[in-house]
Amino acid sequence: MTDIERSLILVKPDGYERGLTGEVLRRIEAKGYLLAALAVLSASREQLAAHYAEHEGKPFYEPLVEFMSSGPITAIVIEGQDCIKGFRSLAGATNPTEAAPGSIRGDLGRDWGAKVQKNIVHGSDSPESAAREIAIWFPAL
Ligand code: IDP
Ligand code: MG
Repeated sequence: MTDIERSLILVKPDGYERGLTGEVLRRIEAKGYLLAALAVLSASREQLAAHYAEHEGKPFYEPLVEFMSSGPITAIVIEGQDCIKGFRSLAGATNPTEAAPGSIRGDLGRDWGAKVQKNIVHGSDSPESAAREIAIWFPAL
């Protein structure tokens, strides 16, 4: 049996504004993952700089930080065997135009012609990223 894993999910400001937070939570729970922590918050510049450090210097970095600061987000820690990979699969490809139907981004997202792809959710991409990101959004966990 593999160890229970945790992943850090964010419902981005486009998801919040469009009223899709519940739909994302529904898909996480329907898949069978557990909710370990949940908070609606306004991201600080410091949190976003830490969270997206790997993208600093890329053309979409400033638009990304601006977008993530544009409204409330919901930070979620989910739990379950292989949930990091499992949630990435639920989320779909980064570009919502290319994301497969059936995925969150494929079913609910589209290209809005902005400098940054507004694609509803973030999900950690490795156990190392998950540990790092959970510490940013839930320092008490
Ligand atoms: P991911 O969210 O699928 O892991 P990353 O490559 O980590 O994708 O990029 C972080 C976020 O930055 C994406 O979710 C998306 O919002 C945005 N982004 C990534 N690549 C591009 C791009 O080429 N153009 C516009 N926005 C992008
Ligand atoms: Mg990423």
